[in-house]
Amino acid sequence: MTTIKHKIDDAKDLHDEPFGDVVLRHLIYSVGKDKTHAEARDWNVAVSLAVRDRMVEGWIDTTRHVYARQQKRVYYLSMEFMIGRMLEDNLTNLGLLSEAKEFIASQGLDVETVLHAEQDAALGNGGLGRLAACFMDSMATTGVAGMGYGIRYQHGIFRQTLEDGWQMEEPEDWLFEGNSWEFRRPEVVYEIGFGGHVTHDADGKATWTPAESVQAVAFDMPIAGWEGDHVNTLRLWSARQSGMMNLDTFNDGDFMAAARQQVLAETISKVLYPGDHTPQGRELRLKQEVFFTSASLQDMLRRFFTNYDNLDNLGDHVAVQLNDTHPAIAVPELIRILMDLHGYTFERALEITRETLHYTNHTLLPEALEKWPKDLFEHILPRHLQIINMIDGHFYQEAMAKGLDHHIIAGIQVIHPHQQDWVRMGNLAFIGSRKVNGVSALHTELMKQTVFHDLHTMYPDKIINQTNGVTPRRWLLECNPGLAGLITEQIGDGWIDDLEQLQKIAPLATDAAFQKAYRAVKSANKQRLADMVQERTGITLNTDAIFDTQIKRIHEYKRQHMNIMEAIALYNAIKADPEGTKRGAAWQPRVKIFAGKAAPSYFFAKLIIKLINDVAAVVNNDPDIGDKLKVVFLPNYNVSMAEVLIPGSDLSEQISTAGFEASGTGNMKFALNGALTIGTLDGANVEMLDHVGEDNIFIFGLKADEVAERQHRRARPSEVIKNSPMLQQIMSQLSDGTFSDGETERYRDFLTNVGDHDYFQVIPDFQAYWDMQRQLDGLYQNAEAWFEKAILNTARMGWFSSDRTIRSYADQIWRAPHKMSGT
Ligand code: NBX
Repeated sequence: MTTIKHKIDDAKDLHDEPFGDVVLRHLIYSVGKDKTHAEARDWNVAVSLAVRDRMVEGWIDTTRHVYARQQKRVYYLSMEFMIGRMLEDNLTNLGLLSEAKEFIASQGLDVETVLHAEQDAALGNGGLGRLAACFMDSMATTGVAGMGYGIRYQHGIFRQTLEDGWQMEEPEDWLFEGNSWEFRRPEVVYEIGFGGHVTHDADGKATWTPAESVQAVAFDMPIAGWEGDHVNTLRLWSARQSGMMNLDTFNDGDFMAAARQQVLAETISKVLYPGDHTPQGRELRLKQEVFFTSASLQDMLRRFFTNYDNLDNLGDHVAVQLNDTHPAIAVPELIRILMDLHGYTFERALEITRETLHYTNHTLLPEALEKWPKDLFEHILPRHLQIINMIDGHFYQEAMAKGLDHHIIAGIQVIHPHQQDWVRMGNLAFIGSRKVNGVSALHTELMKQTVFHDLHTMYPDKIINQTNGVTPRRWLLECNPGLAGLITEQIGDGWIDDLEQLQKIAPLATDAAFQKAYRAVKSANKQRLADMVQERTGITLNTDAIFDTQIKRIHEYKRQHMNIMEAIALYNAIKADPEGTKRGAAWQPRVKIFAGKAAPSYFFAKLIIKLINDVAAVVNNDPDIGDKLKVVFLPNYNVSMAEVLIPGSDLSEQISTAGFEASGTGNMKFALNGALTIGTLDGANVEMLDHVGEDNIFIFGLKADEVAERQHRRARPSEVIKNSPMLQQIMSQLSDGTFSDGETERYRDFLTNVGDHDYFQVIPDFQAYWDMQRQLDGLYQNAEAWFEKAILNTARMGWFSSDRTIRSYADQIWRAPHKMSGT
């Protein structure tokens, strides 16, 4: 039986009780069912509660230790946490997985069905939210006293369905069946104010009287690190009406009026805003940001005051990380608390804030840099706006002292002094933080050169890089048990929390027996993926084909449309030469797999989804093509689906326009699981190239500076198209209805976008992309050469563990203690 290192006295008994008995006890007394009537979901809950019991011990113990040692605390503020399912993760980290599986099987149940009878917690849009989840795992594993703060959305990211190939959105309802992992903390409640007015007394002390307020109620989830001894907390806030419903109104029969306040208040944590890189959804979104940021700051300061009696040295004991600008309101909110509630001067309050807050930027796309109309801001946050004006005044003096020109200063103040239109959250976050980081080396460089150029000149030491990483627990150990087992057989299990140990398998890359075993694992994972595709789409896949996968949010800069255009070109080429006699080689079969959601208001992204489905309908039903090419779009991409797609893929598509993908993290997950990467020199691909070596990654296309140069001079794609029969054929098929049942209008916007402007440089990169794909076709036919590279990818990806990333944040940003690797 597994033990947990730190036991707490009051819970001793639990260890003596076999795990299966605890599950059965929960099935009866917590779920209220007996064995004969229990369904998969009931068993899932019972097992979850049994694991949760064990986690609670480490949790209470960790909390005690952190208090006792007065360990520096790290708070990760994020609008999004894309944590997925938690049961397998927690069983794994607590070392209970095999015991639980055996027990489930012993009850005559299907293990997978029970473990998977849990809805994904999909409280995020994409990479930013998933990164936050990996960081939670790694903070616990590396012993950082970390706490995540976010919103307990009642509805996470929408459920994507397809209607005639078009994306439809349906509300998601993850809490309907309950959440076994959370603890409601009704005693942890804060008031969050909006609107109202500000008065100043004779000494200048401000008092803000909000016009309305809502309550934030805490829900906690324990987050266990590897081996379960360090357990941190993810605290999510749920909105609730302040004060009780007006019973008089209700008794008078005006039920609607009585319910109105409640509905308005609860709306704040109702839905995750589904915009990815598209600035919309005004007032509610701003309120959501204020809501969770203010509650989190109030909560961390309350905790701080249990150990200290003033806030002078806050930054020595507390580090706050702002996950993008969504919590940037923390800057004026912390200053407000320090000034208005604790009597600090503005200057001192700003200093303390700048010792405590840090900001991570995740995108350079100008339309994704958050800004709020000043009027809206003033309406909702009158006191914060005053403070922002003070920050701007102070900043102006600082900038003048450093010799900056006042036009330049105007461009980087939070509010442009002459235009007075927008509150620019990136500038606010930058000015109010001690450190600002990018998420890959290239991205950080571009931050310095572009969006934050002038701020960087002023504070040359503020921007630093922290290349993203992924947790090896979820993204190798759990999602790929076959490969994990094979690695452990060879080098032991030290790699699980010290991923650089994977280097030790590099010498086996050419070892025949190891290659054979590695290939067998890949084949089994491909079969599992093929089964999922069969079940969800009815399409039968040939597992000898290259499984070529692109899974991520749908966006022009990510260029799923370049990928599907390549599929069209391949289709045309096979049609023209079905047996490959003219080209002198048979076609390498290929399966193109796509999955991802488009922002509901992003028409072009939805059109790309439609095109993928239209091409699939033609290609998959063409008898001349057969197994040589299949195109698959899997609806409703989420974390659980990624856990099947990543281990089962041969090829990973990381083909963004160079300079646009801040980092990527899917790229890391694929390579770790032995898929080869076809990609551009963008984001973390650049660093992956350094680690795996140029023979083991397939880089093509324009570089970031070449892209910028072409965009700057508005280079048109027409010349390139004129010289490419392949592109001409694709473009004319898109306008003659080949893929749209003869409808010639459907892809008109597409043709204008790509054929006339091509801001994202699909056309100039196309030939290089095609050539690289054909090179990969050839390579795949030499299995030994292919798998040598695949194994070397796995062996050399150790640096991309999020444990490394977190230790680096802890050392270079948070100045917070952590365990060294492998200890
Ligand atoms: O953050 C992503 C980047 O695009 C990836 O390159 C990077 O790997 C990842 C983690 O650093 N950004 C991202 O996911 N952004 C959002 O999801 C987002 C959500 C809401 C919003 C703006 C951006 N208003």
